[in-house]
Amino acid sequence: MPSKSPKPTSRAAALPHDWAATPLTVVMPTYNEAGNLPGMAEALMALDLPGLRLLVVDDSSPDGTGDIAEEYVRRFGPERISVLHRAGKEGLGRAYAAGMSRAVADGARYVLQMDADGSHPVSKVAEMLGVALSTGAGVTIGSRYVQGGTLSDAWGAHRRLLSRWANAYAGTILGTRVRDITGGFNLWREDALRAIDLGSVDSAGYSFQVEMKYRALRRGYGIVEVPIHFEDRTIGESKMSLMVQLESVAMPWKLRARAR
Ligand SMILES: Nc1nc2c(ncn2[C@@H]2O[C@H](COP(=O)(O)OP(=O)(O)OP(=O)(O)O)[C@@H](O)[C@H]2O)c(=O)[nH]1
Ligand SMILES: [Mg+2]
Repeated sequence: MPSKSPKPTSRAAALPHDWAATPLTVVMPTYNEAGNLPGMAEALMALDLPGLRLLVVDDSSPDGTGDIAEEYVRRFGPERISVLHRAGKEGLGRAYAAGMSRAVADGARYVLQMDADGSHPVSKVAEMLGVALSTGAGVTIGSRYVQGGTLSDAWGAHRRLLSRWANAYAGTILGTRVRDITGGFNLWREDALRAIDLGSVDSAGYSFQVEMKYRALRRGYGIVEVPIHFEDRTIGESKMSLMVQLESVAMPWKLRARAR
């Protein structure tokens, strides 16, 4: 008689206790994410990861996201949630660099980049940590473009093509085989971040994602990719501007020229 296969479950697999207790800081940049931050903070705090901390990096959002973040600090305690308030909007890359530097200085062994808009699945955090610990990879990417990775149904053909093209563009110029080099859901081992020298990262905007991974590869760190489902933002607005897109077009060439 064939053995019964286990029932599929959407619950994340539990990690061994000492792995689950790994000091891991989720760095979350916010600009006008008042509608999204509460759900993200609650979902992260509910994970079975006692070593997980959340660091919100808010650029003085006019919609009061920074104040909402402070409410969550009061609710869960400063040892679990903290906020880095910055004076004004300087771009996602600058916010991530500041937050990740703070997280490493405060003792994180792993640092996870995560957007606040619900695009990156909270349900994958434990799995990514497990993969990072078991493979010893310096960077573990929550990847849209490996086998099993999927995109929101809300993404039309044009957006899918543009995203694919942007990945191929950066990957070809930089000569890497990373499948999701433009993706923003990345888990970093603390020593890889120290080696990269966050203070000297050039990118102010979205090219931060490409620049960081390229720096890691150049320094010899291993990269693994874990498939994710990428959701579309349902609340709030995208902060993608023309300037930021132009920076992303120019950055791979700049990085390649500098590496020579
Ligand atoms: N602190 C800070 N956060 C930012 C800034 N720009 C974007 N963010 C945050 O970075 C994350 C990603 O920004 P999005 O606007 O969702 O960009 P995206 O995901 O590339 O674009 P969409 O697909 O349209 O959502 C969100 O959590 C934003 O609130 C910024 O200048 N400062
Ligand atoms: Mg987004």
